[in-house]
Amino acid sequence: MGRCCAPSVTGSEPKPAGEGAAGMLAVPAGVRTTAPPTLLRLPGGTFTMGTDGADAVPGDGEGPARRVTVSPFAIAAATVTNREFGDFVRATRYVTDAERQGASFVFYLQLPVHARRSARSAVAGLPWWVSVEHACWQRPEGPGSHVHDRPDHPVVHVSWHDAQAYCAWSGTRLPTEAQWEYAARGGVEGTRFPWGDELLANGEPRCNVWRGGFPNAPAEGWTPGPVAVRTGAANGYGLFNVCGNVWEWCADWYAADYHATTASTDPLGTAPNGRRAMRGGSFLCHDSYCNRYRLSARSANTPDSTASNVGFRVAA
Ligand SMILES: [Cu+2]
Repeated sequence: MGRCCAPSVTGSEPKPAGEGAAGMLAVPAGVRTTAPPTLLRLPGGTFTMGTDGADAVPGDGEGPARRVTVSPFAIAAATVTNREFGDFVRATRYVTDAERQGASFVFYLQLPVHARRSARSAVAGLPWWVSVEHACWQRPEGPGSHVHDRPDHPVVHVSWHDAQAYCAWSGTRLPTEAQWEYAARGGVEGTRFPWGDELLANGEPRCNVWRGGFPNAPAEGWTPGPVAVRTGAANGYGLFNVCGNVWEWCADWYAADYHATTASTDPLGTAPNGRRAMRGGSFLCHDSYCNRYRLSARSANTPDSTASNVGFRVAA
């Protein structure tokens, strides 16, 4: 699988489910100071998940498309924001993986010009990803940056473990891939996007994906980076930004044979193989390089990896 959108921490050991994950939470029992996020209640049902379309990314396991049934569940309208994650950190003093690791991956054009030269390119073959010391959720572009000016943007630089910790604190959990795709489709089946098959409307993408030439020539007037989580129109179920903006961690272990091996009712990838599933694509996705901003597209990363284009949405 191409790693264009998902740089990995190198040398990290996969952690088995249940140990490195929920078991490691440094969240004092009973500490929760804010109400859980407002969730959309969805009835569940049977839908066509995945695609056999020509634009599926070979090797990702987007198909074979199949009928999948999901039980009723609830899911957030938007990804977790900096403000929401800040409430969690203030209540629990939780320290994220990126803070412990001392660095995180930032797309180079998100950095101020003077910082680009000193940042080291850290991913072989993907020179646009740089490892920035002390970049983390509170300092998305490293020292000197902060989230005070973007409380409603998606929290980024959060690992799968960090997402799990937030979920445990807020009484939620990550959606499964099946729940994610069911919710993201918003009642529409067989299309690339929740609004249909066409990315563009009046020549502009209908979601926050790369505009211009990837990776060095963004379109005039578009800044590479996330936008506020409720930007644009909601889908048929009331979810915002399911395509583009930031990747969203899911509960599953990722496997390319997911559609061939998991149950048809409430499927879940359970084989601990080192990488957790992510859905939705990010602001870095572009047809010329990676079209994983489609509803059926899949990606994955090691559960301690963090980057400036990965966040999460909660479910219950
Ligand atoms: Cu992509």
